[in-house]
Amino acid sequence: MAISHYELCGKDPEILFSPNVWRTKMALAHKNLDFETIPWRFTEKDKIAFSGQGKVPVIKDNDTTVIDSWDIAIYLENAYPDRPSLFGGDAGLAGVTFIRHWVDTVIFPACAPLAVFGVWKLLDEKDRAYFRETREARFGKPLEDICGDPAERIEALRKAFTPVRSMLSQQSYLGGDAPLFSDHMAFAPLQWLRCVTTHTLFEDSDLIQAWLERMLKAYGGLAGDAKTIR
Ligand SMILES: N[C@@H](CCC(=O)N[C@@H](CS)C(=O)NCC(=O)O)C(=O)O
Repeated sequence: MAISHYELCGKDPEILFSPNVWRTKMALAHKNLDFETIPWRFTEKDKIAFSGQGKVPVIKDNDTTVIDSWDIAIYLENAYPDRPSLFGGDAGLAGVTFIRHWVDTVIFPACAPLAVFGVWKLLDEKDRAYFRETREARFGKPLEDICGDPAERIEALRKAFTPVRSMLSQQSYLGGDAPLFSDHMAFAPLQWLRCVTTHTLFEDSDLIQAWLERMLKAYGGLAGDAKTIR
Protein backbone atom coordinates (compact mmCIF):
# COMPACT_ATOMS: atom_id res chain seq x y z
CA MET A 1 0.00 0.00 0.00
CA ALA A 2 1.28 3.47 -0.86
CA ILE A 3 2.52 5.63 2.02
CA SER A 4 0.15 8.51 2.83
CA HIS A 5 2.01 11.81 2.81
CA TYR A 6 0.30 14.92 4.18
CA GLU A 7 1.52 17.98 2.27
CA LEU A 8 0.86 21.63 3.01
CA CYS A 9 -0.96 23.49 0.25
CA GLY A 10 -2.58 26.85 -0.31
CA LYS A 11 -5.82 27.69 -2.07
CA ASP A 12 -4.58 25.65 -5.04
CA PRO A 13 -4.15 22.07 -3.74
CA GLU A 14 -1.49 21.46 -6.39
CA ILE A 15 0.94 24.11 -5.10
CA LEU A 16 2.66 22.11 -2.38
CA PHE A 17 5.23 24.50 -1.00
CA SER A 18 6.35 23.49 2.50
CA PRO A 19 10.13 23.16 2.91
CA ASN A 20 9.87 20.46 5.57
CA VAL A 21 7.46 18.52 3.41
CA TRP A 22 9.87 18.80 0.45
CA ARG A 23 12.56 17.12 2.56
CA THR A 24 10.26 14.15 3.07
CA LYS A 25 9.03 14.08 -0.50
CA MET A 26 12.59 13.93 -1.85
CA ALA A 27 13.43 11.23 0.72
CA LEU A 28 10.43 9.10 -0.32
CA ALA A 29 11.45 9.44 -3.98
CA HIS A 30 15.09 8.65 -3.12
CA LYS A 31 13.92 5.42 -1.46
CA ASN A 32 11.81 4.74 -4.54
CA LEU A 33 8.68 4.33 -2.40
CA ASP A 34 5.13 4.78 -3.65
CA PHE A 35 3.38 7.61 -1.85
CA GLU A 36 0.04 9.31 -2.07
CA THR A 37 -0.08 13.07 -1.52
CA ILE A 38 -2.84 14.24 0.78
CA PRO A 39 -3.14 18.04 0.44
CA TRP A 40 -3.46 19.72 3.84
CA ARG A 41 -4.07 23.31 4.94
CA PHE A 42 -2.74 25.06 8.05
CA THR A 43 -6.06 25.11 9.92
CA GLU A 44 -7.05 21.53 9.11
CA LYS A 45 -5.61 20.31 12.40
CA ASP A 46 -8.38 17.71 12.76
CA LYS A 47 -7.18 15.97 9.58
CA ILE A 48 -3.79 15.13 11.17
CA ALA A 49 -5.00 14.85 14.80
CA PHE A 50 -4.24 11.11 14.60
CA SER A 51 -0.53 12.08 14.57
CA GLY A 52 -0.84 13.76 18.00
CA GLN A 53 0.25 17.21 16.78
CA GLY A 54 -0.58 19.88 14.21
CA LYS A 55 2.31 20.11 11.73
CA VAL A 56 3.39 18.44 8.50
CA PRO A 57 5.11 16.41 7.21
CA VAL A 58 3.19 13.43 8.54
CA ILE A 59 3.44 10.02 6.93
CA LYS A 60 1.28 6.97 7.47
CA ASP A 61 2.92 3.73 6.39
CA ASN A 62 0.33 0.98 6.96
CA ASP A 63 -0.18 1.16 10.76
CA THR A 64 2.85 3.36 11.46
CA THR A 65 2.50 7.13 11.75
CA VAL A 66 5.68 9.23 11.75
CA ILE A 67 6.00 13.01 12.15
CA ASP A 68 8.91 15.44 11.67
CA SER A 69 11.04 15.46 8.50
CA TRP A 70 14.19 14.27 10.29
CA ASP A 71 12.44 11.45 12.17
CA ILE A 72 10.70 10.41 8.96
CA ALA A 73 14.07 10.15 7.17
CA ILE A 74 15.46 8.00 10.01
CA TYR A 75 12.30 5.86 9.93
CA LEU A 76 12.53 5.33 6.16
CA GLU A 77 16.21 4.45 6.40
CA ASN A 78 15.54 1.80 9.06
CA ALA A 79 12.27 0.49 7.62
CA TYR A 80 13.62 0.20 4.06
CA PRO A 81 17.31 -0.77 4.44
CA ASP A 82 17.40 -2.45 1.02
CA ARG A 83 16.47 0.77 -0.78
CA PRO A 84 19.07 3.46 -1.66
CA SER A 85 20.50 4.89 1.56
CA LEU A 86 19.54 8.43 2.61
CA PHE A 87 22.65 8.84 4.76
CA GLY A 88 25.38 6.69 3.26
CA GLY A 89 26.16 4.71 6.42
CA ASP A 90 27.14 5.76 9.95
CA ALA A 91 29.90 8.18 8.93
CA GLY A 92 27.52 9.63 6.37
CA LEU A 93 24.85 10.12 9.04
CA ALA A 94 27.23 12.32 11.04
CA GLY A 95 27.85 14.55 8.02
CA VAL A 96 24.15 14.75 7.18
CA THR A 97 23.41 15.65 10.82
CA PHE A 98 25.77 18.61 10.53
CA ILE A 99 23.96 19.75 7.37
CA ARG A 100 20.64 19.38 9.20
CA HIS A 101 21.76 21.82 11.89
CA TRP A 102 23.37 24.19 9.39
CA VAL A 103 20.19 24.32 7.30
CA ASP A 104 17.96 24.78 10.36
CA THR A 105 20.09 27.56 11.88
CA VAL A 106 21.49 29.37 8.80
CA ILE A 107 19.68 28.56 5.55
CA PHE A 108 16.10 28.28 6.76
CA PRO A 109 16.26 31.63 8.64
CA ALA A 110 17.82 33.24 5.54
CA CYS A 111 14.95 31.99 3.35
CA ALA A 112 11.98 32.53 5.68
CA PRO A 113 11.77 36.35 5.38
CA LEU A 114 11.80 36.02 1.58
CA ALA A 115 9.02 33.41 1.70
CA VAL A 116 6.42 34.37 4.30
CA PHE A 117 4.48 37.08 2.50
CA GLY A 118 4.41 34.96 -0.67
CA VAL A 119 3.03 32.06 1.36
CA TRP A 120 0.26 34.25 2.79
CA LYS A 121 -0.72 35.44 -0.69
CA LEU A 122 -1.35 31.91 -1.98
CA LEU A 123 -3.19 30.62 1.10
CA ASP A 124 -6.82 29.66 1.18
CA GLU A 125 -8.98 32.36 2.79
CA LYS A 126 -9.63 30.16 5.83
CA ASP A 127 -5.87 29.95 6.63
CA ARG A 128 -4.90 33.59 6.14
CA ALA A 129 -5.79 35.01 9.57
CA TYR A 130 -4.09 32.08 11.37
CA PHE A 131 -0.93 32.41 9.28
CA ARG A 132 -0.78 36.19 9.69
CA GLU A 133 -1.26 36.00 13.44
CA THR A 134 1.29 33.22 14.07
CA ARG A 135 3.98 34.56 11.71
CA GLU A 136 3.63 38.20 12.80
CA ALA A 137 4.05 37.01 16.40
CA ARG A 138 7.15 35.01 15.37
CA PHE A 139 8.82 37.84 13.42
CA GLY A 140 7.52 40.70 15.56
CA LYS A 141 6.29 42.76 12.59
CA PRO A 142 3.56 42.86 9.92
CA LEU A 143 3.93 40.23 7.17
CA GLU A 144 4.38 42.99 4.60
CA ASP A 145 7.47 44.30 6.44
CA ILE A 146 9.28 41.03 7.18
CA CYS A 147 11.30 40.76 3.97
CA GLY A 148 12.64 44.29 3.72
CA ASP A 149 14.95 44.59 0.69
CA PRO A 150 14.80 41.25 -1.21
CA ALA A 151 18.11 42.00 -2.99
CA GLU A 152 19.90 42.19 0.37
CA ARG A 153 18.24 38.97 1.52
CA ILE A 154 19.26 37.16 -1.67
CA GLU A 155 22.83 38.41 -1.36
CA ALA A 156 22.95 37.08 2.22
CA LEU A 157 21.53 33.73 1.05
CA ARG A 158 24.18 33.46 -1.68
CA LYS A 159 26.90 34.10 0.91
CA ALA A 160 25.38 31.55 3.30
CA PHE A 161 25.79 28.90 0.59
CA THR A 162 29.58 29.48 0.40
CA PRO A 163 30.59 26.15 2.01
CA VAL A 164 28.26 24.25 -0.33
CA ARG A 165 29.71 26.12 -3.31
CA SER A 166 33.21 25.07 -2.23
CA MET A 167 32.11 21.45 -1.96
CA LEU A 168 30.41 21.54 -5.33
CA SER A 169 33.70 22.51 -6.96
CA GLN A 170 34.87 18.98 -6.01
CA GLN A 171 31.72 16.88 -6.38
CA SER A 172 28.25 17.00 -7.93
CA TYR A 173 26.21 16.74 -4.71
CA LEU A 174 26.70 17.20 -0.98
CA GLY A 175 26.32 13.40 -0.86
CA GLY A 176 29.12 12.88 -3.45
CA ASP A 177 28.27 11.52 -6.92
CA ALA A 178 24.57 11.28 -6.09
CA PRO A 179 22.23 13.11 -3.69
CA LEU A 180 21.80 12.10 -0.05
CA PHE A 181 19.42 13.52 2.55
CA SER A 182 21.93 16.37 3.05
CA ASP A 183 21.10 17.51 -0.49
CA HIS A 184 17.37 17.19 0.16
CA MET A 185 17.68 19.34 3.27
CA ALA A 186 19.73 22.09 1.63
CA PHE A 187 17.49 22.02 -1.43
CA ALA A 188 14.10 22.12 0.35
CA PRO A 189 14.15 25.81 1.45
CA LEU A 190 15.16 26.80 -2.10
CA GLN A 191 12.23 24.81 -3.49
CA TRP A 192 10.02 26.67 -0.98
CA LEU A 193 11.17 29.98 -2.52
CA ARG A 194 10.67 28.60 -6.04
CA CYS A 195 7.09 27.68 -5.15
CA VAL A 196 6.03 30.96 -3.53
CA THR A 197 8.20 33.72 -5.07
CA THR A 198 9.53 34.68 -8.50
CA HIS A 199 12.98 35.74 -7.28
CA THR A 200 16.10 34.63 -9.12
CA LEU A 201 18.22 33.30 -6.28
CA PHE A 202 21.51 32.41 -7.98
CA GLU A 203 23.34 33.53 -11.13
CA ASP A 204 23.43 31.04 -14.01
CA SER A 205 27.22 30.80 -13.59
CA ASP A 206 26.94 29.86 -9.89
CA LEU A 207 27.76 26.24 -8.99
CA ILE A 208 24.77 26.35 -6.64
CA GLN A 209 22.49 27.03 -9.62
CA ALA A 210 23.90 24.02 -11.50
CA TRP A 211 23.34 21.82 -8.42
CA LEU A 212 19.84 23.26 -7.98
CA GLU A 213 19.02 22.31 -11.56
CA ARG A 214 20.34 18.78 -10.97
CA MET A 215 18.12 18.54 -7.89
CA LEU A 216 15.11 19.75 -9.88
CA LYS A 217 15.71 17.00 -12.45
CA ALA A 218 16.38 14.26 -9.87
CA TYR A 219 13.84 11.48 -9.29
CA GLY A 220 12.21 11.95 -12.68
CA GLY A 221 11.88 15.71 -12.25
CA LEU A 222 9.78 15.45 -9.09
CA ALA A 223 10.67 18.95 -7.85
CA GLY A 224 11.20 20.58 -11.24
CA ASP A 225 7.77 19.51 -12.48
CA ALA A 226 5.99 20.65 -9.30
CA LYS A 227 3.43 23.43 -9.68
CA THR A 228 4.61 26.83 -8.45
CA ILE A 229 3.32 30.40 -8.75
CA ARG A 230 5.73 30.98 -11.68
N1 LIG B 1 10.66 20.15 12.73
C1 LIG B 1 9.51 19.89 11.90
C2 LIG B 1 8.86 21.21 11.53
C3 LIG B 1 7.47 20.99 10.93
C4 LIG B 1 6.83 22.32 10.54
O1 LIG B 1 7.13 23.38 11.12
N2 LIG B 1 5.92 22.25 9.57
C5 LIG B 1 5.18 23.42 9.14
C6 LIG B 1 5.12 23.46 7.62
S1 LIG B 1 6.74 23.76 6.93
C7 LIG B 1 3.75 23.28 9.63
O2 LIG B 1 3.13 22.26 9.44
N3 LIG B 1 3.22 24.32 10.28
C8 LIG B 1 1.88 24.28 10.78
C9 LIG B 1 1.56 25.50 11.59
O3 LIG B 1 2.38 26.42 11.63
O4 LIG B 1 0.48 25.52 12.13
C10 LIG B 1 9.95 19.10 10.67
O5 LIG B 1 11.13 19.17 10.30
O6 LIG B 1 9.13 18.37 10.10
